[in-house]
Amino acid sequence: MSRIAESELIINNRGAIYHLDLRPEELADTVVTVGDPDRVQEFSKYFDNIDVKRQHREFVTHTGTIGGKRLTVLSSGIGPDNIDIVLNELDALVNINFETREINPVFRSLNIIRVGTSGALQADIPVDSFVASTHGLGLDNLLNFYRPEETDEETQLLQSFVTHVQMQGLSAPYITGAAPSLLKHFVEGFHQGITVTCPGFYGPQGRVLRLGVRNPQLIDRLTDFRFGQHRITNFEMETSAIFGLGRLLGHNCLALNAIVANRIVKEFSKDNKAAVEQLIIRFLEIFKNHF
Ligand code: R1P
Ligand code: URA
Repeated sequence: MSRIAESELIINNRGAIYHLDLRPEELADTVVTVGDPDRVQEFSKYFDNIDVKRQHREFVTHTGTIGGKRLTVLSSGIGPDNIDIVLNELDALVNINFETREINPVFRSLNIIRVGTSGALQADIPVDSFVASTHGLGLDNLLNFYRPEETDEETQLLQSFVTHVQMQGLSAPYITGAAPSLLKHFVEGFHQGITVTCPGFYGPQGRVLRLGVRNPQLIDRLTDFRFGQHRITNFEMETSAIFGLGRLLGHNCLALNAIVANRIVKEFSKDNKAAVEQLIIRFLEIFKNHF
Protein backbone atom coordinates (compact mmCIF):
# COMPACT_ATOMS: atom_id res chain seq x y z
CA MET A 1 0.00 0.00 0.00
CA SER A 2 1.34 3.47 -0.77
CA ARG A 3 2.32 5.98 1.86
CA ILE A 4 0.49 9.33 1.68
CA ALA A 5 3.00 12.21 1.67
CA GLU A 6 3.31 14.85 4.42
CA SER A 7 2.08 17.58 2.01
CA GLU A 8 -1.16 15.70 1.24
CA LEU A 9 -2.15 14.40 4.68
CA ILE A 10 -1.06 17.00 7.20
CA ILE A 11 -0.72 15.84 10.79
CA ASN A 12 0.35 18.27 13.51
CA ASN A 13 2.68 17.77 16.49
CA ARG A 14 -0.21 16.52 18.61
CA GLY A 15 -0.80 13.70 16.09
CA ALA A 16 -3.99 15.48 15.01
CA ILE A 17 -5.30 16.27 11.53
CA TYR A 18 -4.41 19.76 10.28
CA HIS A 19 -7.63 21.82 10.20
CA LEU A 20 -9.89 19.95 12.62
CA ASP A 21 -7.06 19.41 15.13
CA LEU A 22 -8.49 16.01 16.04
CA ARG A 23 -6.80 12.69 16.79
CA PRO A 24 -8.52 9.47 15.62
CA GLU A 25 -9.65 8.44 19.13
CA GLU A 26 -11.31 11.85 19.66
CA LEU A 27 -14.05 11.13 17.10
CA ALA A 28 -17.31 9.17 17.59
CA ASP A 29 -18.91 7.05 14.85
CA THR A 30 -21.79 9.53 14.61
CA VAL A 31 -20.77 13.10 13.82
CA VAL A 32 -23.14 16.07 13.79
CA THR A 33 -21.90 19.02 11.73
CA VAL A 34 -23.26 22.49 12.38
CA GLY A 35 -22.32 25.71 10.60
CA ASP A 36 -22.16 27.97 13.63
CA PRO A 37 -19.31 27.29 16.13
CA ASP A 38 -21.58 28.51 18.99
CA ARG A 39 -24.09 25.78 18.13
CA VAL A 40 -21.66 23.05 19.28
CA GLN A 41 -22.19 23.90 22.95
CA GLU A 42 -25.95 24.07 22.35
CA PHE A 43 -25.67 20.32 21.63
CA SER A 44 -23.08 19.32 24.16
CA LYS A 45 -24.95 20.98 27.06
CA TYR A 46 -27.27 17.94 26.75
CA PHE A 47 -24.40 15.40 26.90
CA ASP A 48 -24.00 13.26 30.05
CA ASN A 49 -20.28 13.92 29.78
CA ILE A 50 -17.89 15.63 27.37
CA ASP A 51 -14.53 13.91 26.97
CA VAL A 52 -13.05 15.96 24.11
CA LYS A 53 -13.16 19.72 23.49
CA ARG A 54 -11.04 21.11 20.67
CA GLN A 55 -11.02 24.32 18.66
CA HIS A 56 -8.95 25.37 15.65
CA ARG A 57 -10.14 28.27 13.48
CA GLU A 58 -13.93 27.85 12.95
CA PHE A 59 -13.74 24.11 13.66
CA VAL A 60 -15.00 23.55 17.23
CA THR A 61 -15.44 19.93 18.30
CA HIS A 62 -17.06 18.38 21.38
CA THR A 63 -17.20 14.59 21.77
CA GLY A 64 -19.11 12.99 24.61
CA THR A 65 -21.85 10.56 25.50
CA ILE A 66 -25.60 10.92 25.75
CA GLY A 67 -27.86 8.06 26.80
CA GLY A 68 -24.80 5.78 26.79
CA LYS A 69 -24.00 6.57 23.13
CA ARG A 70 -20.94 8.44 21.90
CA LEU A 71 -21.51 11.50 19.72
CA THR A 72 -19.25 14.14 18.15
CA VAL A 73 -20.54 17.62 17.32
CA LEU A 74 -18.32 19.70 15.07
CA SER A 75 -18.73 23.14 13.51
CA SER A 76 -17.88 23.46 9.83
CA GLY A 77 -18.24 27.21 9.43
CA ILE A 78 -20.15 28.42 6.39
CA GLY A 79 -20.02 26.96 2.90
CA PRO A 80 -19.11 24.01 0.70
CA ASP A 81 -15.41 24.89 0.61
CA ASN A 82 -15.25 24.22 4.34
CA ILE A 83 -17.11 20.95 3.81
CA ASP A 84 -14.31 19.76 1.51
CA ILE A 85 -11.98 20.09 4.50
CA VAL A 86 -14.38 18.65 7.07
CA LEU A 87 -15.42 15.55 5.09
CA ASN A 88 -11.91 14.67 3.90
CA GLU A 89 -10.43 15.10 7.38
CA LEU A 90 -13.24 13.15 9.10
CA ASP A 91 -12.69 10.30 6.65
CA ALA A 92 -8.91 10.39 7.13
CA LEU A 93 -9.41 10.13 10.91
CA VAL A 94 -11.18 6.77 10.55
CA ASN A 95 -9.74 5.30 7.34
CA ILE A 96 -6.05 6.27 7.28
CA ASN A 97 -3.39 5.10 9.72
CA PHE A 98 -1.65 8.27 10.96
CA GLU A 99 1.53 6.33 11.89
CA THR A 100 2.12 4.53 8.57
CA ARG A 101 0.18 7.08 6.42
CA GLU A 102 -1.47 4.17 4.61
CA ILE A 103 -5.18 3.51 4.02
CA ASN A 104 -6.54 1.10 6.63
CA PRO A 105 -7.30 -2.39 5.27
CA VAL A 106 -10.73 -2.37 6.96
CA PHE A 107 -13.09 0.48 6.00
CA ARG A 108 -14.94 2.32 8.79
CA SER A 109 -18.14 4.14 7.99
CA LEU A 110 -19.41 7.23 9.83
CA ASN A 111 -22.89 8.67 10.23
CA ILE A 112 -22.55 12.36 9.32
CA ILE A 113 -25.59 14.53 10.01
CA ARG A 114 -25.80 18.24 9.36
CA VAL A 115 -28.04 20.21 11.73
CA GLY A 116 -28.39 23.70 10.31
CA THR A 117 -30.57 26.63 9.31
CA SER A 118 -32.11 27.19 5.93
CA GLY A 119 -34.51 29.22 3.76
CA ALA A 120 -37.75 27.60 2.53
CA LEU A 121 -38.66 27.69 -1.15
CA GLN A 122 -42.28 26.58 -0.73
CA ALA A 123 -45.07 28.70 0.79
CA ASP A 124 -46.36 25.71 2.79
CA ILE A 125 -43.06 25.20 4.67
CA PRO A 126 -43.29 27.87 7.37
CA VAL A 127 -40.51 29.48 9.37
CA ASP A 128 -39.58 27.49 12.50
CA SER A 129 -40.48 24.16 10.82
CA PHE A 130 -37.92 21.42 10.09
CA VAL A 131 -36.78 19.89 6.79
CA ALA A 132 -34.99 16.57 6.35
CA SER A 133 -33.28 16.53 2.95
CA THR A 134 -34.04 13.65 0.60
CA HIS A 135 -31.31 14.94 -1.76
CA GLY A 136 -28.63 17.61 -1.83
CA LEU A 137 -28.60 19.42 -5.19
CA GLY A 138 -25.39 21.39 -5.56
CA LEU A 139 -25.03 24.67 -7.44
CA ASP A 140 -21.70 25.10 -5.68
CA ASN A 141 -19.24 23.21 -7.97
CA LEU A 142 -17.40 21.25 -5.22
CA LEU A 143 -18.22 17.75 -6.49
CA ASN A 144 -17.10 18.69 -10.01
CA PHE A 145 -13.51 18.38 -8.73
CA TYR A 146 -14.08 14.68 -7.89
CA ARG A 147 -15.08 11.70 -10.02
CA PRO A 148 -18.89 11.69 -9.94
CA GLU A 149 -21.11 8.72 -9.09
CA GLU A 150 -24.87 9.07 -9.52
CA THR A 151 -27.69 6.57 -9.48
CA ASP A 152 -29.86 6.38 -12.62
CA GLU A 153 -32.69 8.18 -10.80
CA GLU A 154 -30.32 10.96 -9.71
CA THR A 155 -29.06 11.40 -13.30
CA GLN A 156 -32.64 11.69 -14.59
CA LEU A 157 -33.61 14.11 -11.84
CA LEU A 158 -30.59 16.26 -12.63
CA GLN A 159 -31.30 16.28 -16.38
CA SER A 160 -34.87 17.33 -15.69
CA PHE A 161 -33.60 20.06 -13.31
CA VAL A 162 -31.10 21.45 -15.84
CA THR A 163 -33.79 21.59 -18.55
CA HIS A 164 -36.27 23.27 -16.20
CA VAL A 165 -33.98 25.79 -14.55
CA GLN A 166 -31.82 26.86 -17.55
CA MET A 167 -29.60 29.20 -15.56
CA GLN A 168 -26.90 31.18 -17.28
CA GLY A 169 -23.28 31.16 -16.24
CA LEU A 170 -23.52 28.38 -13.68
CA SER A 171 -21.21 25.39 -13.35
CA ALA A 172 -22.71 21.90 -13.71
CA PRO A 173 -25.09 21.09 -10.85
CA TYR A 174 -24.83 17.73 -9.09
CA ILE A 175 -27.15 15.68 -6.90
CA THR A 176 -26.83 13.01 -4.22
CA GLY A 177 -29.51 11.33 -2.13
CA ALA A 178 -29.51 11.12 1.67
CA ALA A 179 -28.66 7.80 3.35
CA PRO A 180 -32.01 5.92 3.50
CA SER A 181 -30.92 4.24 6.76
CA LEU A 182 -30.86 7.67 8.46
CA LEU A 183 -33.62 9.50 6.58
CA LYS A 184 -36.25 6.92 7.65
CA HIS A 185 -36.00 8.12 11.29
CA PHE A 186 -36.84 11.74 10.38
CA VAL A 187 -40.40 11.58 9.05
CA GLU A 188 -42.70 12.64 11.89
CA GLY A 189 -42.43 16.39 12.46
CA PHE A 190 -40.25 16.92 9.39
CA HIS A 191 -40.97 18.12 5.87
CA GLN A 192 -38.92 16.16 3.37
CA GLY A 193 -37.61 17.34 0.01
CA ILE A 194 -34.66 18.33 -2.13
CA THR A 195 -32.27 20.83 -0.58
CA VAL A 196 -30.42 23.15 -2.96
CA THR A 197 -26.95 24.17 -1.83
CA CYS A 198 -25.54 27.48 -3.04
CA PRO A 199 -22.02 28.96 -2.88
CA GLY A 200 -23.32 32.14 -1.25
CA PHE A 201 -26.20 33.64 0.77
CA TYR A 202 -27.07 36.70 -1.35
CA GLY A 203 -26.82 36.56 -5.17
CA PRO A 204 -26.50 32.75 -5.27
CA GLN A 205 -29.78 32.52 -3.30
CA GLY A 206 -31.47 35.25 -5.39
CA ARG A 207 -31.26 37.96 -2.70
CA VAL A 208 -31.05 41.47 -4.11
CA LEU A 209 -29.69 44.25 -1.91
CA ARG A 210 -27.69 46.69 -4.07
CA LEU A 211 -26.55 44.28 -6.81
CA GLY A 212 -28.66 42.85 -9.62
CA VAL A 213 -28.59 39.09 -10.15
CA ARG A 214 -27.91 37.32 -13.43
CA ASN A 215 -30.83 34.87 -13.01
CA PRO A 216 -33.79 36.83 -11.55
CA GLN A 217 -36.06 33.81 -12.16
CA LEU A 218 -33.94 31.54 -9.93
CA ILE A 219 -36.30 31.25 -6.97
CA ASP A 220 -39.42 30.78 -9.13
CA ARG A 221 -37.73 28.07 -11.18
CA LEU A 222 -36.59 26.19 -8.07
CA THR A 223 -40.00 26.48 -6.42
CA ASP A 224 -41.81 25.20 -9.55
CA PHE A 225 -39.51 22.25 -10.24
CA ARG A 226 -41.11 18.79 -9.95
CA PHE A 227 -39.71 15.32 -10.65
CA GLY A 228 -42.29 12.66 -9.88
CA GLN A 229 -43.15 13.24 -6.21
CA HIS A 230 -39.96 15.22 -5.62
CA ARG A 231 -39.85 18.99 -5.15
CA ILE A 232 -37.28 21.48 -3.89
CA THR A 233 -38.02 22.47 -0.31
CA ASN A 234 -35.13 24.69 0.75
CA PHE A 235 -31.84 26.49 0.14
CA GLU A 236 -28.67 26.57 2.21
CA MET A 237 -24.91 26.26 1.86
CA GLU A 238 -23.55 22.81 2.87
CA THR A 239 -25.87 19.83 2.25
CA SER A 240 -24.96 18.89 -1.35
CA ALA A 241 -21.26 18.90 -0.50
CA ILE A 242 -21.79 16.71 2.57
CA PHE A 243 -24.01 14.25 0.68
CA GLY A 244 -21.79 14.19 -2.41
CA LEU A 245 -18.42 13.77 -0.72
CA GLY A 246 -19.88 11.64 2.07
CA ARG A 247 -21.30 9.08 -0.31
CA LEU A 248 -18.17 8.99 -2.50
CA LEU A 249 -16.21 8.25 0.68
CA GLY A 250 -18.71 5.58 1.82
CA HIS A 251 -20.33 7.36 4.78
CA ASN A 252 -24.04 7.70 5.67
CA CYS A 253 -25.16 11.31 5.45
CA LEU A 254 -28.24 13.29 6.33
CA ALA A 255 -29.17 16.96 6.69
CA LEU A 256 -31.77 18.47 9.01
CA ASN A 257 -32.51 22.17 8.78
CA ALA A 258 -34.59 24.56 10.84
CA ILE A 259 -36.35 26.93 8.46
CA VAL A 260 -35.43 30.46 9.53
CA ALA A 261 -36.51 32.31 6.35
CA ASN A 262 -39.36 31.68 3.96
CA ARG A 263 -38.39 33.20 0.61
CA ILE A 264 -41.85 32.85 -0.90
CA VAL A 265 -43.94 34.52 1.79
CA LYS A 266 -40.92 36.69 2.69
CA GLU A 267 -40.79 36.06 6.43
CA PHE A 268 -37.89 35.56 8.83
CA SER A 269 -38.23 33.62 12.11
CA LYS A 270 -39.05 35.78 15.16
CA ASP A 271 -36.79 33.50 17.25
CA ASN A 272 -34.41 31.48 15.10
CA LYS A 273 -32.34 30.38 18.13
CA ALA A 274 -35.43 28.76 19.65
CA ALA A 275 -36.17 26.96 16.37
CA VAL A 276 -32.64 25.55 16.27
CA GLU A 277 -32.89 24.54 19.94
CA GLN A 278 -36.08 22.57 19.20
CA LEU A 279 -34.36 20.84 16.28
CA ILE A 280 -31.39 19.90 18.47
CA ILE A 281 -33.72 18.42 21.11
CA ARG A 282 -35.65 16.46 18.47
CA PHE A 283 -32.45 15.15 16.87
CA LEU A 284 -31.00 14.03 20.22
CA GLU A 285 -34.22 12.17 21.12
CA ILE A 286 -34.06 10.26 17.83
CA PHE A 287 -30.32 9.66 18.22
CA LYS A 288 -30.82 8.16 21.70
CA ASN A 289 -33.66 5.89 20.52
CA HIS A 290 -32.60 4.81 17.04
CA PHE A 291 -28.85 5.09 16.50
C1 R1P B 1 -25.89 31.22 6.36
O1 R1P B 1 -26.50 32.09 7.26
C2 R1P B 1 -25.48 29.93 7.02
O2 R1P B 1 -26.62 29.34 7.68
C3 R1P B 1 -26.91 28.07 7.14
C4 R1P B 1 -26.26 28.09 5.77
O3 R1P B 1 -26.10 26.81 5.24
C5 R1P B 1 -25.01 28.87 6.01
O4 R1P B 1 -23.99 28.09 6.57
O5 R1P B 1 -26.47 26.97 7.93
P1 R1P B 1 -25.85 27.03 9.41
O6 R1P B 1 -26.87 27.67 10.27
O7 R1P B 1 -25.58 25.60 9.80
O8 R1P B 1 -24.56 27.83 9.33
N1 URA C 1 -29.33 29.88 5.51
C1 URA C 1 -29.26 30.08 4.20
O1 URA C 1 -28.27 29.70 3.55
N2 URA C 1 -30.27 30.74 3.59
C2 URA C 1 -31.33 31.20 4.25
O2 URA C 1 -32.21 31.80 3.64
C3 URA C 1 -31.40 30.98 5.64
C4 URA C 1 -30.37 30.30 6.25
